[in-house]
Amino acid sequence: MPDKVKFYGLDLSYFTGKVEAFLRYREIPHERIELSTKYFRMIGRKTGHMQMPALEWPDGRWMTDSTPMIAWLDAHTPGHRVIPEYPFVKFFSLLVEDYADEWLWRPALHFRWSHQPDKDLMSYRIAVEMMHDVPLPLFLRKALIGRRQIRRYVNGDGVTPANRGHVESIYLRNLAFLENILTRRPFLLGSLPTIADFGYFASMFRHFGLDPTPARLMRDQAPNVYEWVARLWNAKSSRLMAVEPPATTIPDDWDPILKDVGQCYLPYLNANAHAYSKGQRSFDLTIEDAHYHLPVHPYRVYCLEQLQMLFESLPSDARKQVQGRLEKVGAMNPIWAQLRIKSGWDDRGRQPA
Ligand SMILES: N[C@@H](CCC(=O)N[C@@H](CS)C(=O)NCC(=O)O)C(=O)O
Repeated sequence: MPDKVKFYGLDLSYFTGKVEAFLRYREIPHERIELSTKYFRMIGRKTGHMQMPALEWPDGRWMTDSTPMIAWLDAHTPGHRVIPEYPFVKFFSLLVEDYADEWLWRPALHFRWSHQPDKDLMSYRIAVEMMHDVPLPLFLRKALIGRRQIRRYVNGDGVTPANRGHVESIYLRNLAFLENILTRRPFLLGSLPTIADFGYFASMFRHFGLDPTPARLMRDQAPNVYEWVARLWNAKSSRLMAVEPPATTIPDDWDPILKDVGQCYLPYLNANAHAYSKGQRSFDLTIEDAHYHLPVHPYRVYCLEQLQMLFESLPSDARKQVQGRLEKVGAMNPIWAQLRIKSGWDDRGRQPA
């Protein structure tokens, strides 16, 4: 393991917070580098993706994409594993992680950029932090970033006055799901965090727990979630002991999440993959009576492909067990509604390097 890895990201970014919490949990020596626009372009050149966070190793290798990065670090550094070994538990932890990563993105970005106090605060922070190397007056940097984010992540991501209530309900129901679990245990599966905790952490820490409007809702409606955010941020694998044997099942209090995965997230992933396979750039979708016009995300075709591959890679006993639980929560058919649409995202299996 080389000495220190350079960790590029922003103190207010969704996926940066997720990976940073993991680096802290496993006490992986790293130097945190706050992004400027110059560094951001460099990441694009080095990794092929202009996204944060990114890791630069002393031997010149670069990594990006939070889930494969955490999976790689989990396997190659010492400490409690965050990807459970027991196949049944591994499947559901990764399913929930994927749901949390991708399905909470829209509400997180909507809360930040559609509510004026949140937008004012965050556009100011990005203007003085990441955009400090942009040679424009502060008021202009602020206006530019605010306009860009709304264009891309609110209007451009299908949020309208008609479906705004539904977008916000996705956050509120997840607060309720997590509050119910976290009144009983320190982390989602027990006394140690797993990849499912880190998946939820992305939105809960850097958006919902930080931005004024959703943070107030979290404090009022879900104090256990608020406490868990700080607990995970300060968790150290070397200091934590498992008080129970490794989980071999998924508690029933995960069912509301799994039902939402089956009812909302998987139908979305399928519609996205279907539109991608037809060469479309956008598609229409109605979820729980809310109508959306959405951009096609090639990365989320890869997410569905990964989930299908994970299911197929399970030993046959575990696959039957997983199938039973997916059927119980109404999520089995939705996983297979689109049969193996190739995303082409990582054909050479090189993620995360
Ligand atoms: N799948 C990637 C997504 C990374 C991502 O989208 N990061 C956001 C910030 S949290 C980003 O870089 N956005 C670029 C932009 O807004 O231009 C991961 O899990 O790391």
